[in-house]
Amino acid sequence: MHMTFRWFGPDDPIPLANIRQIPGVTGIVSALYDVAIGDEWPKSKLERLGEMIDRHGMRFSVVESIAVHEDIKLGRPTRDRLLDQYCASVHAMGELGIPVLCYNFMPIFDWTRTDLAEVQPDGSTALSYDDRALSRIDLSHGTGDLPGWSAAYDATTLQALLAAYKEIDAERLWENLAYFLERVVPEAERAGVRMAIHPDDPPWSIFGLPRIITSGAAFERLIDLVDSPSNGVTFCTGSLGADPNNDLPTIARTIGGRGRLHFAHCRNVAITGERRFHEAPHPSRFGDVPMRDVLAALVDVGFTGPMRPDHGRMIWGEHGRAGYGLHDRALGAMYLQGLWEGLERA
Ligand code: DNO
Repeated sequence: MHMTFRWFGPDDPIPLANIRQIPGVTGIVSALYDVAIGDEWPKSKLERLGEMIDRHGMRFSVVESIAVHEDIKLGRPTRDRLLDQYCASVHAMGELGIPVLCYNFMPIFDWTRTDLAEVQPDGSTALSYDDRALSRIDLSHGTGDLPGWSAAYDATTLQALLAAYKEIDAERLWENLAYFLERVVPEAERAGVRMAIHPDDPPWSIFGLPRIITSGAAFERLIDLVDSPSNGVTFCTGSLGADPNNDLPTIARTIGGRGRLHFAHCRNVAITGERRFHEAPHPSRFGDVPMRDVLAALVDVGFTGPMRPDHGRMIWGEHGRAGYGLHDRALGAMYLQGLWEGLERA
């Protein structure tokens, strides 16, 4: 395992110089944020980002993410051109020696919460989700009422997309995912890039949209679609862990044992009801993710890939990007490394 940290590029309020001072963090997880979804990533821009990271004594370990255009997920005829562009971006990564690509296949919405700053008893704030609150959100005038997505879609665009997805059930989405993987994975393999799909967060359908990467069985189905070491997963404990049916250590052992666990996102969630949870401090006892057992499974399968502390709470008066402040993620990085060291020595 090597410890990494997500950095949102030069506009991130957290400077690389601060990340470098978190003991043991050797790698950066980042992306280009100014390229339109679907366009090819200019290699020169990616190279400049990598140089900034190098100058701070760390390496560019993971691209998270190259977003997948909705036309690919919908299986529209334009997908072939978009897939060529996707593959070109993957090749640019490979040429620059960035070995892992985290991506997702969630229709329209990436990770979704109903509160970005739920006050906790200790005065910190955390991201939370309640399915009942989600069902009250009205999308008819766009994404304005959805926390974290307020500016994402105007009413017309969103309604058109939601209508298009009426034709796409879970099986069709799997077919479109297979089409994507059949084209991209061989190119990734040639480029020396390991693809790591991120599970759906939360791991169930929202707004009537299909969501398919929700369990260990889904991970196995994905891996079986295209048999290549470049076709793997991001093991996100918080996403999968919101569903109590997911046995995280078993999933880590199964997928890790097959050599397809390419990236680990570690965070804790406290389940507070049916499809209801809030994010919690990283250590096992603060939530429902058995972090000790998860890391023990990763140690056992000999995981050598990148790991990052995932979302943190906002603590010590920090203001910043929801889930991505410096302090609580830095605490997470230290806890995870301490746990790892103890388990490895044992
Ligand atoms: C949230 C992240 C996700 C992730 C994408 C990967 O904090 O884990 O947004 O980056 O789903 O494509």
